[in-house]
Amino acid sequence: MKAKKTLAGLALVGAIALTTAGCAGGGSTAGGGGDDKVITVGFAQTGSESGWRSANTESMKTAFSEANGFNLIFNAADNKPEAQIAAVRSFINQGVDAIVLAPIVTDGWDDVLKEAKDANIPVILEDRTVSASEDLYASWVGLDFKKEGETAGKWVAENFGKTPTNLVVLEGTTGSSAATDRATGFNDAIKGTDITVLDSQTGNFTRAEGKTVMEGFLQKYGSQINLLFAHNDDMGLGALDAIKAAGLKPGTDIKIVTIDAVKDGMTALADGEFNYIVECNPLLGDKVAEVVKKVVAGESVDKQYIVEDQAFDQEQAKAALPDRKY
Ligand code: GYE
Repeated sequence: MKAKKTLAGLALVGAIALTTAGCAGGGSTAGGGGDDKVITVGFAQTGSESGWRSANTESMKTAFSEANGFNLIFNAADNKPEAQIAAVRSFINQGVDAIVLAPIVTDGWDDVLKEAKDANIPVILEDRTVSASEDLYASWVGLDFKKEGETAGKWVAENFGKTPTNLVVLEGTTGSSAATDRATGFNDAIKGTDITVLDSQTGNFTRAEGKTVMEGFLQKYGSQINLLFAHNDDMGLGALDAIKAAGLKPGTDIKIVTIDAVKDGMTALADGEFNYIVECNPLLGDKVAEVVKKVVAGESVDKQYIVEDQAFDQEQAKAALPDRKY
């Protein structure tokens, strides 16, 4: 009996030693003293719909490099919410140390975030937000989309609000916090002005759909349209083609306001084809990596980190373009 007990005891010690070794090999820093351990992170990106997204992916890949102590498992879900949920679930099954999520849409995250929590895997949101309960994620690194919309709306109200002006809107992905909050901020800012919203439809944040939807607007309303608000540069850039093809001059016949301030958008602004851009900074990687390291090390972090944005008119775009990083 005694001998048996001792053996069983040894076996138990062995099992614990194995588990600990497994943990270290898997990169967990739980238990402290693990600063030099590789942190395995699953990053569920939306897709590759825009110039903003390319810059954001690059920023994240650079920050979550091996040299910085990470093993990054990258997934881009082609803007399909179900595929993104499946990617997060697969990160949970792989037992990653942390999950970073740029949620395509706001709703539908409760179950899988709960599964991550039950598996003790912290989730850090980047870029967009979710409607799920705050205790299902550790932190959010993002931008104030409502303020971006408001800044665009204020500029429009100041410049066109006192004369009857017909506006069309190219919205971002329906159900995304970026689209919802930008619309709210913009609509609040143009309330009570002489601006009429003729139409507002989604172009899914892409150039191709921005062009198609703008073609539809032009067929329907023709030269009645005075102003376009696009929720991102790419849709505005797609719309440029449609406007030119209709024989109209973008920036003159139809004024254009967008959000993002990626290089292509800023070039259109400097060239006078856009009229105003509100910035949305995609370079979130370093901040997200810093937050992930803290969370994995068990240190406390803020529930949200908001990165500041600027706005540009034509002259400001010309001045900023040479040093523009994305
Ligand atoms: O404005 C757009 C991208 O969520 C802030 O998504 C992001 C938006 C960005 O596709 O270009």
